[in-house]
Amino acid sequence: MRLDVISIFPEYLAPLQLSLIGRAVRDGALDLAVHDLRDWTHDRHRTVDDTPYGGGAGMVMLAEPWAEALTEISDRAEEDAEAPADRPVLLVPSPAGIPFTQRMAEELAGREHLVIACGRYEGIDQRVVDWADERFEVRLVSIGDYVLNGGEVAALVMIEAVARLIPGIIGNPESLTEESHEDGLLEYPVYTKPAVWRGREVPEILLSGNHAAIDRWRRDQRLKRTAQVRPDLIAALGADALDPRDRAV
Ligand code: 6GU
Repeated sequence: MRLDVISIFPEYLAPLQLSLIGRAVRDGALDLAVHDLRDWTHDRHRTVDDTPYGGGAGMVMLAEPWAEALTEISDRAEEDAEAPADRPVLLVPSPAGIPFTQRMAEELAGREHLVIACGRYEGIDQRVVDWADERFEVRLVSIGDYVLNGGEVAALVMIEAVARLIPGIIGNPESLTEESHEDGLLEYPVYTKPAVWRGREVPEILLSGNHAAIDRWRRDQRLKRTAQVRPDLIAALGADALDPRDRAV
């Protein structure tokens, strides 16, 4: 996968050099580039923002540096492509976007080229987002119902969620299967040694060696936990998501 991130604070993306993603970049499994938006300004002050038309607080990011950055990045990808490729996905982190979900992460993990435009201040001039439609599949995405100062942290969240789904990037693909949000239920609680810690015992069934009973217990725990903390997820389950034994929980 090719991944371009554009920001006025490229240092904010430094954590991408760590851990699984850092290794994937060094191994060549992930072709990552972090760009400084100010490289596409032409004035002495490297200006990227101005006051909003219509008045109001804060500043709005200028269209032109974004358009030049996005044009250069998409031209470069087109030159490098051996065959005609799909339009790259342009993700614009925004609290006004559609919710970022595990389903979206799965879909993005199958794409050839993602570009993330991290805005700051009150946002980016809307005309860039409209204009970019010609070259990109544009999506405004929000990582939750709260406000961040800019798109960089949201970009880190989305990159981590997507990258770990790319085959060959996560260490153990099996650890992807029984996770929270894979099938609409939260994950079961986990335990490791010692069997008794500060007087607290591991649930006996986990020491039984009875794998069918352990699977049933784990599923019950997932159902109970989800019903307790996220009843909205239970309500959203498909008609065939629960079996008759689940309904007894
Ligand atoms: Cl994706 N960006 C910003 N700036 N704030 C947010 C967000 C994204 N998601 C929630 N709050």
